[in-house]
Parts: sequence; C-alpha cells; structure tokens
Amino acid sequence: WAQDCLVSNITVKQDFDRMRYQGTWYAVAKKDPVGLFLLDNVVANFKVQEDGTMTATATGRVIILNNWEMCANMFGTFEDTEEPARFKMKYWGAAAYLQTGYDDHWIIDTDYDNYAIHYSCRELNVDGTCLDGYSFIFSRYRDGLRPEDQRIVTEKKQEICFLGKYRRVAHTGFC
Ligand code: ODT
Repeated sequence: WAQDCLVSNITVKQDFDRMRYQGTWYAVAKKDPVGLFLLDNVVANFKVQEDGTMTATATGRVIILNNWEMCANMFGTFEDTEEPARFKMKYWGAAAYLQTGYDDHWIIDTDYDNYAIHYSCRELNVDGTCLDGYSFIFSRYRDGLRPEDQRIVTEKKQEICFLGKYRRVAHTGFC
C-alpha cells in the first residue's frame, strides 16, 4: 500500500450513524487551515433534528480584529451526500464578525463513545492532494483520548496525510 495522499482516495467511516454521533465532543488536537479560526477550548455539540438533518453548535476561543480575544459561538448545518459520513457543512457565527463558510465535513472514523476524526480539505492542489485543509481529533472526554484509541487515531492521521501537522487543543476553561 503506497500512500498517494489523493483527497479522492480518502476513506471515511462506513455506515456512519448520526444518531450515535450526537452530543458533546471535545477537540483534543487540530490541524489548522490557512487563516486559522478556532484556537483552543473547542467543544462541539451535534444534534439530529426531527427531519433527520444533522446540526451542530461549537464554541472556542478565537482572536478577531488582530487583538480581540473572545469565545465564538458557532452554528452549523450539514448537508447530506451519497455517502453517510461525507457532509457539506454550512456554518456561521452568533455575531456577524465571526467566520462563515461552506466546507466539506468528513467523519474519517469514530467509535461514537470515545474518539472521532474529522477532516476537511478546502482547496486541492492540481495533483489532487490537499493544499489547504483542517482536521479535528475529538474525544468524548475533556481530558483527552484513552491510550487504546491513540493508535487508531495516529493511523488515521497518517491516512489523511496530516500526521505531524497537529497541535494540542487546550481546555483551560476560557469558554
Ligand atoms: O477553526 C478553523 O480554523 C476552521 C474551522 C472553522 C469551522 C467552525 C464551524 C463550526 C460550526 C458549528 C459546529 C460544527 C462542528 C464541527 C466539528 C468539526 C469542524 C469544525
């Protein structure tokens, strides 16, 4: 198996179950995109609406207008695709000066109870590899991943060609 890092070859969680994915996820690590937004204290909460649509809220520490530090309250709705773990995420902030966007939102892997690996490539290189992307590693627990999940997560980081590009996401109680 030779790794080609083509975004089109990245596999995602099979038979993704959005019901089981609901609830709180703590970001424990992040690979930043160009022009990073969420810095740390990132907590996401997923919910499936009555019509089946997956939605989420997220909070996190951000710095806007160069110097103003605050907790951003963000909202997202997820558009379905033919594959259950590949979504398009439309997102916006509670305040107009926060980021808005429309990103791919792929769930690479999760066991629903402990860990999740999220991936988004915003821009491709001409060769089909990712030019600008970001990824969150989530845990159900604020203090991080269980040792037994770390091996799987490392493997997946490698598969999405982001190994070595993550930083730790601190939870200091700022938000
Ligand atoms: O922080 C960055 O640098 C880029 C990511 C910004 C997207 C924030 C949008 C949050 C929308 C509501 C919550 C969704 C949960 C998503 C989980 C992972 C991806 C952000």
